[in-house]
Amino acid sequence: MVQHSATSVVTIDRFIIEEERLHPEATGELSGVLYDIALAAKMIASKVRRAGLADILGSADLQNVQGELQQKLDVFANETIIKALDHGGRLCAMASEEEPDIIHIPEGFRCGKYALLFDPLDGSSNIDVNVPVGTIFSVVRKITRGTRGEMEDMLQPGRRQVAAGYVIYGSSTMLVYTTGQGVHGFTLDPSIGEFLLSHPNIRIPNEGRYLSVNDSYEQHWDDPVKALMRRYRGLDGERKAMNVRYVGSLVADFHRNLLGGGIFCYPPNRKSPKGKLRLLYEANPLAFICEQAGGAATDGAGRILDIQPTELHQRVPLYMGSKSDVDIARQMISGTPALIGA
Ligand code: FDP
Repeated sequence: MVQHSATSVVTIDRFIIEEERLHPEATGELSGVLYDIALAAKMIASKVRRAGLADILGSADLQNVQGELQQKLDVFANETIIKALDHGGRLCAMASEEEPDIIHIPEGFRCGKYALLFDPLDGSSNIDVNVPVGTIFSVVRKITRGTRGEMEDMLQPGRRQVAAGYVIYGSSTMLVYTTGQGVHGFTLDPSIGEFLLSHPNIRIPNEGRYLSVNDSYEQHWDDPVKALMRRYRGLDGERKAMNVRYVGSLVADFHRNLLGGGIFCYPPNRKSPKGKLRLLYEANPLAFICEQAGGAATDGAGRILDIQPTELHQRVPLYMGSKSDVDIARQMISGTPALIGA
């Protein structure tokens, strides 16, 4: 890992290029993908910042100069990412939580050796009440032989990711990512429009303080899940009680737990037997980050990153965060004792 002193000002572009230099075989294509994502993140951040103004700026803001109606933010975020990345010659295809099928690179643009999967605006039901939302992304290598990306390129287990990250549009905008060399966080300085390294080499505590779960599903949980939640709350006398914190915006809940230690749980319930969260756009990228920071992620049976996806919008139960807390989840839900992860 590149070392920087506490006082050096490191932009995300400088950091990406210094990481690339550690790999003499690198062609710069992955760096290009990351630059483009950082650019899209700045464009989305500037729009999110103005979200609450739509009502008072009224129709002027709701209609653009061509007279088109203003787009919803999640649609804007989706299109911004696609437009920022479809022409660079580094991607063979994309997949988005907002789109039913693979997004192909338009005719006339070169196809590259990576595929991008993303959730453009996670937690979007929170926008109207000014709660943080986020963007999540995952990059895998193309594995098929043709020029254009295919479904097989998208349906790879999470352990094959070469990069993953998220952007949180909170009290400040942060971009946190990994390329498998630790997890690094950058805060957007709006006065200069640059992401600056603010959280190098993030590590998640082994045991967590926070429990993030939507309790309103308790009546629909199976008994092992109910017992697990009692454990985390300190009600069975086996563990110190955790503090419950649930924003209901995955990126915000994950970010807090990553920095402070904790576990995010979205268990299956009788109404949603696979939970709610998407394997390819949410669970895989955040699980990769979590493991790189020293944490773990399971669906209750095995490691999230080992699941072979079968469809683009597959859902998966998720327990993710501090390693020892995630291991308790796996033990109590699957009934097996050994530790997961390396
Ligand atoms: P949202 O529906 O607002 O987009 O995956 C989507 C997500 O939010 C996550 O960000 C969040 O953690 C989860 O759903 C919240 O779901 P519940 O309301 O069922 O708890």
